[in-house]
Amino acid sequence: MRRVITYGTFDLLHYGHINLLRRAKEQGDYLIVALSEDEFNEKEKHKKCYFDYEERKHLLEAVRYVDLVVPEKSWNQKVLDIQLYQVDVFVMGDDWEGKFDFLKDFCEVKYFKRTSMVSTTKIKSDLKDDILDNMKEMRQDG
Ligand code: C2G
Repeated sequence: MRRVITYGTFDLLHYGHINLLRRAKEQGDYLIVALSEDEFNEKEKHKKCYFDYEERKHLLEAVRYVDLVVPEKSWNQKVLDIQLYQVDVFVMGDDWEGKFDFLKDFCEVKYFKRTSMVSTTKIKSDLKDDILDNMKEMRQDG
C-alpha cells in the first residue's frame, strides 16, 4: 500500500483544497492529512480560523480522497510522521515549492500547482466586501 501525506489548515474548505487532496490521493492508495491544530494555527501560522480543529477535521473526513486525519502541532513533526505512518509520498501545493525538499531523504516529495482564483483569505475578503456594500445600500435607502 502506497501511503501519501499532506499538511494544512484547510479552513473554509474549498475546491482549491479539494483539487490538492484529489491529486495527493492519485499518488497512492491511502491519504493522510495532518491538520493544523488551532493553537499551531494561531501561534505559528498567525491564522485565525473560522472553523475550529474538530469542525475542520469533520469536513475533511467527509472528503472521499481522505483516509485519515491527524493533528499537526508543530513545524517539526514531518520526519517523525513520515516514519510513524510509513509514508511513501509527501505532497504540498507549490506555494511551498522547495521548502520541504529535506524530506527527500525519507520519501518522495511532490508539489502541485495551486488552484488559482480561490483561497480562504479571498473568500473572507469577498464576503466582507459584500456585507459592506449592503450596509452602504441600506444607508442610502435610508
Ligand atoms: N491549496 C491549493 N490551492 C489553493 C489553496 C490551497 O492547492 N487555492 C493547497 C495549499 O498549497 C496546501 C493545501 O491546499 O498544500 C492546504 O492549504 P492551507 O490550508 O492554506 O495550508 P497551509 O497554511 O499552507 O499549511 O506544515 C505545512 C502547513 O501546515 C501548510
